[in-house]
Amino acid sequence: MSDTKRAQRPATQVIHAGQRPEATTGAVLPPIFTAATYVQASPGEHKGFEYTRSHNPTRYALERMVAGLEGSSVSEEEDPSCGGFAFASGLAATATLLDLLDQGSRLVAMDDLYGGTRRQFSQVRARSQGLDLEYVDMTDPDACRQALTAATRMVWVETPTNPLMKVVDLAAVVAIARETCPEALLVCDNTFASPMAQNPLALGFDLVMHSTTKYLNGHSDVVGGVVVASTLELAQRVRFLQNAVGAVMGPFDAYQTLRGIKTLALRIERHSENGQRVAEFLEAHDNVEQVYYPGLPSHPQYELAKRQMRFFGGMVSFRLAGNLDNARRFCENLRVFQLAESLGAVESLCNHPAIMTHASVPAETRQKLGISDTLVRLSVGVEDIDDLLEDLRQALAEA
Ligand code: P1T
Repeated sequence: MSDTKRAQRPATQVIHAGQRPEATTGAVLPPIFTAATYVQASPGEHKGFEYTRSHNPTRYALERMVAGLEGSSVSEEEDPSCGGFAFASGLAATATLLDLLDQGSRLVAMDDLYGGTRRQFSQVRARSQGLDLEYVDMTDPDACRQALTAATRMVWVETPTNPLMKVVDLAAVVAIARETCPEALLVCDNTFASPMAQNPLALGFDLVMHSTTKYLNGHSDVVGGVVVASTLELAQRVRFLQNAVGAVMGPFDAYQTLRGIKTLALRIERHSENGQRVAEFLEAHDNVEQVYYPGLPSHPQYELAKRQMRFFGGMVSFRLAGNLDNARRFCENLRVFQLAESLGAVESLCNHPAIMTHASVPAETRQKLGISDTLVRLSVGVEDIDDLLEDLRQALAEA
């Protein structure tokens, strides 16, 4: 079995991390174990598997893979899934992480976030858990230092952010938090970057989560989420909650996601090449006012992004000249890009955040953040770049 602790290179890890031939047949891939339950020889006497919500070998194979990719320090001897935990969706993973917090805890979150994450924080857990919530622009170290008071119990970062592609200095957040709120759990939603681009645990974060629906699975055919814990102590707490709350990923989805991950290294290279070309094309276009892509020298955190990220990825947001009608016409006239929520898959997608993914963010907050009616977000896929550029050129002309 590949040792998830030994530092293989990422393109090898995406094939082998945490994997081994199946014990009885030598099959090179993990079988899809569909059983909901496992036989016991005598009450309490079993092979380590009791019930699939608690233990499933196919889910474990995926969980060990992602734990390896994110560099958890937890070994399989210590924990059967090496500190990785798979959930029914990214938001189910988020909800389980919030369950680490006691009633009334202070949670400080990045101001620009996936709309569904903000909705869960503000419209569900603020009420049901009494969270003391503050959203802060963590690209500003002074604002971050002010918000991270001693009472803070969790810090939630996305970088690059959805949809404005702000880049947060992860090492700087760790340094501030360890000084001002040493008890806080530091969580990074690494969905936009993928483990190919950055590994928050290596920079001192406690927990990393992903919507596996996006780059990890990469084919728009499974909804899921994962959490990776940096230490055994945290892994044990998340394992308890994964089972006690029960929002687990099913074995078919785990298998499919593991299959998707095998091409992650190849895909991210191509997403990044295409993303860079699309960003440069848009920046040079007369009908485009502003482009948000960490690989552009005009990005406010370009130097940081170069330091922190190995790839800039395929997510590009931009502001069209004109108004909502122009943005609508642009979206309606795309032929290769498809107008749809989600991101990170092989096919190129276009999203209008204000009306689609971020509609649940209050209009006033959207305006303050800059999620305007002319903001468009592209998930640049792995198609031929010339077809993508042609499509954008003709849709911009129609807009
Ligand atoms: O959709 P789900 O698998 O539950 O994941 C939620 C989620 C969490 N974090 C980030 C950064 C995300 O982008 C998402 C989901 N986002 C979209 C569906 C979207 O189009 O932005």
